[in-house]
Amino acid sequence: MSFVPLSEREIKNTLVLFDVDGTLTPARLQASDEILELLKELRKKVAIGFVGGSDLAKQKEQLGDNLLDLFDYAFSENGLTAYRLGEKLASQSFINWIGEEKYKKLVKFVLRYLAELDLPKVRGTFLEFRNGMINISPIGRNASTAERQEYEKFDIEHKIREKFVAALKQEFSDIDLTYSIGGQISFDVFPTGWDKTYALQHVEKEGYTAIHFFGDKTFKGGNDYEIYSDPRTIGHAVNSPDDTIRIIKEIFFK
Ligand code: M1P
Repeated sequence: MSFVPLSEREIKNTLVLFDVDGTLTPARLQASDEILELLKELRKKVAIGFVGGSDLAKQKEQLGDNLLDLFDYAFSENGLTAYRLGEKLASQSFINWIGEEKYKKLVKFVLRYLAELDLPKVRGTFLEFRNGMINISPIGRNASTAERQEYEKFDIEHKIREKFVAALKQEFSDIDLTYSIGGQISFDVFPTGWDKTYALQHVEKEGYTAIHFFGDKTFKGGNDYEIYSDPRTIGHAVNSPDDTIRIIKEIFFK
């Protein structure tokens, strides 16, 4: 796929990073043709990238199998899986950081806790092991879109994830972990500091003088909060992909 080389973009030394769910696409659904077209145009002007909590496989379902061709930077799992112009960058892994013994203890606790929950519906894949984090879902990751929505309402009312996180924090107070409720049915667990600001180290030496970040979970406790409020970025809080389109047009196409 052909694109304007980074050094020849219209607005020099500017990078625009996007969260995925709720910012470029509706939660766990596909990006619209309108936003993909806008990103193509934006890429002629500035460098663009995404920084999402999910893994690359899920982001491909949402942004297209060719997503590594669409973005200059692809940061999955908060940047723990990272690509620049389609080339994989070196990164760390959650399992190396935590070690097998502590990880086993964590998994056993999670499975016991899940077994004691009484939810209206449960599906499958309750714990997902990723490169940079684990993702825990009380209903299970293969819930359908309708089941997700039902679960999210139930969770807000009964604070299922909030209580789960509190129990984990208490049990594993000796391990410096962050628990992030970034989506509808699950929460992510990763070493403190491995939030979305982790991705910024991959572009540190590239000389960007302006790094914009667009996200929908920019409130304290949301998984966009740290990168949105980081002094290295210019944060934009959005409430939907349409809102992202509106602000991008305002800033870059006026
Ligand atoms: O990108 C936000 C979150 O998206 C998914 O969350 P959920 O399935 O709960 O809606 C997950 O991939 C999660 O890891 C991610 O942070």
